[in-house]
Amino acid sequence: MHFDGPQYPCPDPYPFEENLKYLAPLDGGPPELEVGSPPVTPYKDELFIPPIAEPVSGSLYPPPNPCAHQRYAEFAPVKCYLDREQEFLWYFHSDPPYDKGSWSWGINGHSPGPTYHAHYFEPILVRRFNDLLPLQRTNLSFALPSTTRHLHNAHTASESDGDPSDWIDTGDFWDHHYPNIPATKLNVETCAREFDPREKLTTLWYHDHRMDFTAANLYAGLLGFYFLFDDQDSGDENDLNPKSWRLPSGDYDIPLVLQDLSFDADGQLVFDTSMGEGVLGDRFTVNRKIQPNFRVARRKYRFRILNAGPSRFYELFLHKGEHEDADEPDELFLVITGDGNFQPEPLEAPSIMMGVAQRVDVIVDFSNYKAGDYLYLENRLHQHHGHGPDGRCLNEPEEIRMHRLMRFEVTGGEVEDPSQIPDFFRPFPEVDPATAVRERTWEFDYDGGLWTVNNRAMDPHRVDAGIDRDSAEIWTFRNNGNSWHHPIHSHLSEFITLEIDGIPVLPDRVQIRAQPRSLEDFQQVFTKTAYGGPYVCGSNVLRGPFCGGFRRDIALLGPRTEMKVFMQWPDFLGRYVLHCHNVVHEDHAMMVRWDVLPPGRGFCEPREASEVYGQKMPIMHVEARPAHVTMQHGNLPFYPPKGEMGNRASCPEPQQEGSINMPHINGAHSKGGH
Ligand SMILES: [Cu+2]
Repeated sequence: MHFDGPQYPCPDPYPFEENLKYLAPLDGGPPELEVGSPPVTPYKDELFIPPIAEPVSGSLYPPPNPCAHQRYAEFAPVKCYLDREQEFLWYFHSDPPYDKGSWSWGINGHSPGPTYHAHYFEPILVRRFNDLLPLQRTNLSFALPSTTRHLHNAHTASESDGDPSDWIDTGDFWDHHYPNIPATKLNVETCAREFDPREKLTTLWYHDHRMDFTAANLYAGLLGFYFLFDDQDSGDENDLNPKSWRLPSGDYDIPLVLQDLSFDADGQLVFDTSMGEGVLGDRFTVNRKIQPNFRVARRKYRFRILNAGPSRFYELFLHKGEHEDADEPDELFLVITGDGNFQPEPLEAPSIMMGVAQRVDVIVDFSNYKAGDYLYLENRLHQHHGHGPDGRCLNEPEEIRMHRLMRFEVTGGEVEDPSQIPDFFRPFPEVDPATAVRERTWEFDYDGGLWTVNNRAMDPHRVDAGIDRDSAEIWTFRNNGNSWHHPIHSHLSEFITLEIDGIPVLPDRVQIRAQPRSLEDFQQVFTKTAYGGPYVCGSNVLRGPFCGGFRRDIALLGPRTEMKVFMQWPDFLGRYVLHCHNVVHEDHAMMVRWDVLPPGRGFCEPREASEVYGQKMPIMHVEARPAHVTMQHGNLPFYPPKGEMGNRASCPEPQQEGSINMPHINGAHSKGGH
């Protein structure tokens, strides 16, 4: 390299290449990735099981602001929790170089963060502190220490939903009010809101949702589980309540989050920000341990499996022994939920398809094995690009071994197992498509270097859909790509699948092919009508993979695929989002804002938010936590109990019919500071 310009008297202390790397990213992403992550000895380390979140004793200071939340008085929190988003060294594996620790983000010193055990009709408040190091000091250069948190897919008011625009920076906090109610139905004759138990969910998860940085912050480790229990799914296998299903509980109810990650030669996380099509890692982690071992007793377990991306799809198999025994059949999964929805009956499935953010709860019974037996959770779906799988299934033993996610090691003698599997869970909610007041189509595409929806990139100040509260609509999700896969997620409400590529999906059928092409790809199940009694193995055996079920919160849109779904939006007003949950696509603008508005105010075509609300929209991000709270009470968030938790001071009900006056828009939202 030769410059004709002026010569400086002092030599540049930094070599040209050193300077260049700050000026221009190298082609093909970070060079570390081309080498591959350091290898590990698989199944050497034990599975990490995140601890259960503990409520705080005493009051929060400052107290939560009731005026900042919709229906706060009606669902006053009975427990408060405190979460601290932090940076720390995490041990993904005990082999070098991972044994020195990898910088990671998480909650309360670990990732996944604490698992919430919440109960229906027991509202809680989670105060979330952003205690990450500021931008200049963080050790994770790819992530942004500015956070928001979405509880996927809870029925939560907008201001607590973790909207991508509701971010807080280091030092701030945000109060999330979780009423833990099922979606209601408005009885038009009595004007009463009636709870529908069929709307209940079970396995949810929470994750960062920061605008443009969700993938990076999720990769860094800001995620965890949130279980919802009720008197049927009571979380107690010894429950004497005759309503209880007595599913495996406690030490036998285990969350498993799948993430594929990459590491540099020092064992530090590498996230390739140049890969706009999606990011694939070359190390499989479960609960952020690389290929862990899990010692299991000879009894039934409930595993709550979550695909946390960022971009990988899975087809999961459960295989006994080494794969050289190719003749040995795989074990069947006993599937009980899809995306947090109990299936009407347990289903036996040879494999499970999972897009990003999907959850499946399965029961695995290890009583048929002897101590020393091994079972492997395997992913046999081939995926070479971040934009989706190529349809090839792995069949070479060595290749499959490389795609093993974890091992179950059967231990000990016979044990008592009080857990049960009921014959029947609960039916799906009935829907009547004729009640839909609007139809909308959302086209997912790639335009001008961005992932788009209806040819537009995300703009948080534009409302792409105005929805009447308590109304129902039919939405069509259309994937215009030839090879792209998009797992589409809409906040607040589950949806019922009506059609896939024009094929009607019936409530008693289960999709058994990733991209169905005919009615044959839906197997008829759910035939029992009797309640109670033990599940008889072999009653509902699927011929193909379980693909998520009839009611979900993720629409798996394969290439050139179209899905028609039924949705409804009771209970809350405010802004929410619909987006691709390949979180890299989401960050590259494949997201729309939709708002729930008072009945009669809905609309079809996109409008500026300022036009919708009849006022100049405030800046999205305001009000920092006062410094004295950080400095004096950074580690002492509570004063000694001084009275009632929370401030129950009376305030005007923010949800007035006929006016549009959202808590987070009138400035009284729940961020710290007053
Ligand atoms: Cu996508």
